[in-house]
Amino acid sequence: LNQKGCVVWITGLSGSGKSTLACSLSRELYTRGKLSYILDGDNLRHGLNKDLGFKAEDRVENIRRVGEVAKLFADAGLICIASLISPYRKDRDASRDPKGLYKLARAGKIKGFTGIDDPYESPLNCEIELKEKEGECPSPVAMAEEVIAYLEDK
Ligand code: GGZ
Repeated sequence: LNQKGCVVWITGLSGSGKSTLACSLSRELYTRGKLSYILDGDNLRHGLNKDLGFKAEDRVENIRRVGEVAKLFADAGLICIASLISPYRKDRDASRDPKGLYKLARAGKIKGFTGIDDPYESPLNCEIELKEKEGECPSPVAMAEEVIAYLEDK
């Protein structure tokens, strides 16, 4: 496989087009030779999450489970597209916290964690900005190439 696994997490209200976007994203990726897999909240509620309803604690568990499954897919090298309402910011953030550091910081177990209780000031005039492209985080090699190209240009 010529790709790096990752998770694209789509959040939004019911009927806002999350599943539609997930499908078109998956199709576009396929035409580019990239393998993806969609984890759709509504579908998963018929199987993996059929024991869960819509109480706050059930939604938290729903997001937690899908976050864990998404990690497994990404680990297996797929582009995992998770499409769930995922209404709570805290749960969404937990799904993007590979080392569990943000969770510890929010629980007050790490003090002065950048982005939680300590500031992160992005530069106002930086020379190179390495951004996500088409929803995918560039690989370290691709980012290194971008920096090298910039240096060569200068
Ligand atoms: C929100 C509900 C509810 C309630 C049923 N609240 O548009 P749909 O129908 O096809 O997709 C919605 C789906 C939401 O499931 P998620 O797993 O994405 O939700 S969450 O992330 O909040 O756990 C909707 C349907 O389930 N549905 N009752 N009360 N959506």
